[in-house]
Amino acid sequence: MSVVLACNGWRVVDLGVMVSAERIIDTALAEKALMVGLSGLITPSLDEMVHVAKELERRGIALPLLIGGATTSPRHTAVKIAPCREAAVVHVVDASRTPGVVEQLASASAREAFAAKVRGEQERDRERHAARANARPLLSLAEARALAADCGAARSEAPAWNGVRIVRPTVRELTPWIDWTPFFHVWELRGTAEKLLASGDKRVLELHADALSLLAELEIGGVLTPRGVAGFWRAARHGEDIHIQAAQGAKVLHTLRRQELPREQKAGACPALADWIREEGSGEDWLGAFAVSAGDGLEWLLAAARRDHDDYRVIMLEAVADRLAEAFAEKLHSEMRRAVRPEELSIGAQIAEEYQGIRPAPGYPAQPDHSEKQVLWELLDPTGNAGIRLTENWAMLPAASVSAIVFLNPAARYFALGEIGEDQLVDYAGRKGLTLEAARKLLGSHVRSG
Ligand code: B12
Repeated sequence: MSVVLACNGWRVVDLGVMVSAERIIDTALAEKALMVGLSGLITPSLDEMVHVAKELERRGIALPLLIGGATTSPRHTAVKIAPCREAAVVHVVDASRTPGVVEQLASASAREAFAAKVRGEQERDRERHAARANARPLLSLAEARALAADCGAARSEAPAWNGVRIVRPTVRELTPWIDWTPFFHVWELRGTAEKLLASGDKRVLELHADALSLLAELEIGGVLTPRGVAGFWRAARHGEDIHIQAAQGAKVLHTLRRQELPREQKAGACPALADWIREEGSGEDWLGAFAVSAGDGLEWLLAAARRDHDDYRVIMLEAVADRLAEAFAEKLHSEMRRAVRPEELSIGAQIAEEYQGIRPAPGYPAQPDHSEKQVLWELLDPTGNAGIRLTENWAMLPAASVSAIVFLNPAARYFALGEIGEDQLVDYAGRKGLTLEAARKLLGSHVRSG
């Protein structure tokens, strides 16, 4: 986004990640900024955006506020952020639209009309949001539990190893596991990598060639070192909780059950991730988890590229490191599955998820509560074992990191939690030992309001 604006003649003061509201606002005032922009990758950033909006209002600062990033949406902006202040709050879908928006907000003659148009759209978004909530009824938690997923009759096999293992693959070993489609998305090139590469488009081929030579450089230079940690433990289900027997004592992972009224009220229509672990007393079972990062050493390379004002290399380094982190996760998941049962699938078929078992992560649609990463950190110690830190809002640093919970059960599948009712919120807060308000904050828009 900064690069796109800079190319259009605007000066952007990029404060980086994890910056306090106070520093953002103080810098905006000191720099005499025309507007403030916030970017959010994962849900906890959304709360922080609301906080910044309230702080701007409290301090009487009427600068327009721009909102963007993967986890943001026009609806969230309309429902949660815009009502916090009088001045304009504008959601920008992708960076290419930013110059147009900034142009209008900076122009004394166009600003008011543009802000009024955005406010009108946001009002309609809020109405649609309220209507949607009334249209989709929720089952009670008890009714939803009656539609839990079936764990299956087959006996679970024990993994070939258990406990915690440190993994240190080379860049070369990870390269074949790269899914290139999201890499091209970073460059605003849509479609599958296969189609894009087959199209012969010069831009596509150049980007791909540059990424491959960067990978070769990283391999030879040895500055960027992928580091990860994985584990398997005995586990048993207790309702929506998973009890794990680790060397350092018992740990509990909390999962959530789908409650939205299903089209067909049959078994499995309202799953919780815990459903795919055997209940205590009904046979042995295992749970896996891992945390991986391809960001160790990246900051150093990024700093050098920034010093050289080489924007292309900055974006390329971040995009390639993100892909390596995902490739690492894919490869490690494959090895973990094969520690349980043989699997004959090409890398392509594995990237297309044609395997059995799943690796959801705290923050993904099946378990939107990012704070559950804390449990993975207690089990795996990714900070000590792989240099991956968890921030107070449960983001992982370095940024090019992925963590996951590994369910080995062949019946396990991905699902989106959707909205839950107040009854499950009360139950979840009780299980986690949190106040209702703290649990509500963690689950955000997943709790049905009203
Ligand atoms: C690439 C990616 C990653 C990468 C790296 C992300 C990074 N650089 O930090 C990797 C593989 C490391 C990753 C990891 C994780 N990810 Co991820 N990831 C994505 C993915 C596929 C794309 C995001 C992205 O970088 N896009 C490219 C960039 C350039 O686009 P963008 O961020 O949307 O920004 C564009 C615009 O929004 C705009 N823009 C951005 N900011 C701003 C600001 C302003 C002011 C303006 C005007 C415009 C603007 O400009 C950009 C270019 O057009 C999304 C899914 C998706 N399709 O969006 C999930 C997604 C963001 N990830 C998600 C999750 C949960 C995670 C993990 C927590 C998973 C886990 N447990 O391991 C981790 C967290 C990592 C961490 N460090 O804490 C969730 C977030 C859900 C949520 N609501 O919280 C998503 C939405 C996937 C999903 N469907 O659930 N992820």
